[in-house]
Amino acid sequence: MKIGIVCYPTFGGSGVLATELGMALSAKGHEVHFISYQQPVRLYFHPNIYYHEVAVQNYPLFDFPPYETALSSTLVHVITNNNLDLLHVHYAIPHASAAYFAREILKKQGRDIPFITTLHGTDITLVGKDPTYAPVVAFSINESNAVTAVSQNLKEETYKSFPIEKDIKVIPNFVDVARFRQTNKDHFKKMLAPMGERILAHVSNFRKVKRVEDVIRIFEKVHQQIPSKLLMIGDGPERQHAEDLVRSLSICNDVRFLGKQEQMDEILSITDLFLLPSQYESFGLSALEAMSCGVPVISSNAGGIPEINIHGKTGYLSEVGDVEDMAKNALHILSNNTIFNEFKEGALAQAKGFEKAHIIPLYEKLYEEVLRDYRK
Ligand code: GMT
Repeated sequence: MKIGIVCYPTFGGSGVLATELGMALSAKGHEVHFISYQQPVRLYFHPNIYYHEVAVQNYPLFDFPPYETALSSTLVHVITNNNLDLLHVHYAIPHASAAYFAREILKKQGRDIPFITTLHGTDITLVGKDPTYAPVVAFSINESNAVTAVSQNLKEETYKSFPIEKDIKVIPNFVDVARFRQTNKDHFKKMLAPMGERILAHVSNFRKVKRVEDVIRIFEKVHQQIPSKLLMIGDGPERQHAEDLVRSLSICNDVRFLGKQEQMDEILSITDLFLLPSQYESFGLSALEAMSCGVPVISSNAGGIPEINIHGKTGYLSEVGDVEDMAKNALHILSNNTIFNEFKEGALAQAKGFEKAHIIPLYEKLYEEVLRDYRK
């Protein structure tokens, strides 16, 4: 099949998932065309992969250059020039409406191409349902030829928030367990934790919804009881606040802000516990990648997180904001090696259920169904 994938190119979960999906499809012989405003961060070369950049022309009149229009036009060109069979857009805003526009333009030119929209999270729960975007989001979801959501929770949230007439299929996110596995990185661990301290980690885009302050406060409580280090990976609007808090709590020597990192499998290989206290998380792909490296997860019980983090088996779930409980659970896991190893095994076993080899065929089947129905 010739598939066009539209996604955000950044470190966010939807872009990572879309890139991993495209690369897995290309390895199976499909021709995959990525369309975005920058090369996606995890995109590596493969003969079946193409990358098309959306160039946004500026003009003195534009206070807000019209990205969506540029994207629709790029889609029209890419689909026509490369004879694509279907489009798969990740994150509804503005990708679904741009795909709708491209499909309708191409219809007028006698070319029919269906598009599939995958909903990822904040495109529904935060940004999407804001009145600024909601009518367009609802319309373009309903106009999609198929719609998927990355968790059961996100599917339910979508029906609650919008007048959706379409069936939403849940296809969970996946992980490459062969890549995300614990490997021996003792030299690296010794550099960060020379006295054998426990290493805790958090990965996110440091937005409010991630409750980064809770991460620091949980760590502070753990740190009071056991020698430990915290790795903060990623970047975003709350980073400065988090750094200030670390200074005010006098734990600077034990907290490292690493910024955006590509080799997450290596960092997770030296991590003992992953912290994800988010206000909402449709899925929590970063937690799944941690589990795949045998790292237990301390998280909130928000959104779709309970669909991957199993309380008492792969880690623990607490109410959003209950820093006390999260710290207590973290200490329970880290203080006893037998318990720690049981959780490590639980986390790895759970991640194997989301192995990419199980999930990619679900997307391929959906593509085939959509093409069959569309060509009827
Ligand atoms: O909003 C974000 O945190 C980024 C966002 C994205 O689309 O890049 O992440 C969402 O999609 C991920 C991949 O499906 C999920 O694992 C995240 O849980 C989800 N984030 C939220 O729901 C907050």
